[in-house]
Amino acid sequence: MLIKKPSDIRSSEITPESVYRRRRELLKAMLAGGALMAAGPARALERYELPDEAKRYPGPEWLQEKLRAASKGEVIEGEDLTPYRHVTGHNNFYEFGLAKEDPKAKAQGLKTDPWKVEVSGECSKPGSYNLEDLLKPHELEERIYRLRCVEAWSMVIPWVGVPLNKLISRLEPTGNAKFVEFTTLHDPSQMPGQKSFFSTLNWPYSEGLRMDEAMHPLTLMAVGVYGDALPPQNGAPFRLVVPWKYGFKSIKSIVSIRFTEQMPRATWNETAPSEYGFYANVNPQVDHPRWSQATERRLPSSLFNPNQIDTRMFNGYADQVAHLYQGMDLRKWY
Ligand SMILES: Nc1nc2c(c(=O)[nH]1)N[C@H]1C(S)=C(S)[C@@H](COP(=O)(O)O)O[C@H]1N2
Ligand SMILES: [Mo]
Repeated sequence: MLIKKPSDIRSSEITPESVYRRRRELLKAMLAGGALMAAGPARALERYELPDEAKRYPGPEWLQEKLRAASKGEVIEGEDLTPYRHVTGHNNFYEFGLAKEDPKAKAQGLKTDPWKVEVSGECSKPGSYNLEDLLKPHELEERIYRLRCVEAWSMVIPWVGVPLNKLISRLEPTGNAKFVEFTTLHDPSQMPGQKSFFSTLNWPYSEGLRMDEAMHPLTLMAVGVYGDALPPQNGAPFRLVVPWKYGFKSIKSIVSIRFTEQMPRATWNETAPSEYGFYANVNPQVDHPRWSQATERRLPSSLFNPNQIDTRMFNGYADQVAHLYQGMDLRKWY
């Protein structure tokens, strides 16, 4: 086994992606006319380097075009981005296996374009939408968010997507819509985990949000990461990102959005209700039976650099979201 010195780990794994340069940004700025040295643009330039062409997931042309026009997200002060290869190489996507390396190894053949999204339930614009059409009127935005898995590891990820509230407004939910349910593709021919004999989940994977959570400006429908198309292992072509909740709420490869009056089923909640609640808000004071939630391992971490940090209430987004849960007992509604 290869053991690296801590000094090597620092320079080779952490620095390059925190001293990032984005080729497209650089070109754009140069074309815009030599604003390169000005204070404003310089900050935008020092974002990140796009991953190697060869390692990137191409995505369809229509998406590439939208991604090029996406606005840039705000960096989180004092927090480095988790390198691309960890974001796209350490995944939970049980449709492709239980190990963290499985999704990257087994999801590459997933057919992500064209992609249909069925909209149904309590809304006046139900129907079967092509993802391209569903996104057409919207500009993409980059959002740099912390992602906290209930298994007590975390990352900082630059997603690109459309705020869910913008999509929902267009679909015109009725007054009866109290929740939104999301469902992942069910296709055992493409998703080996769905036909596995040892499979423990009740497919398809589904999740839900209360309407006010779905309409919260932080809630994002992601189609990209690191300025580029979302690779299959991260839930291409269309996945939810709810940064103040445990990662399992952020359901991947979504084919259905349904507005409901009743609280919808949610896969992990249904599988082990005493371990995973419907709300699943990140909360350092309420432990999971098998994991303390007080701290987390910020990836990349290693023996020499465990990178263990304190978990924050609502994953550090309390100022923005705590009001949604005023008066609720968060020990009961975990
Ligand atoms: N359909 C589906 N969505 C899913 C999962 C899954 O197994 N299937 N895993 C969840 C969990 S537990 C986490 S932590 C995040 C991980 O997202 P990432 O791999 O993009 O980091 O996806 C969530 N969405
Ligand atoms: Mo997770």
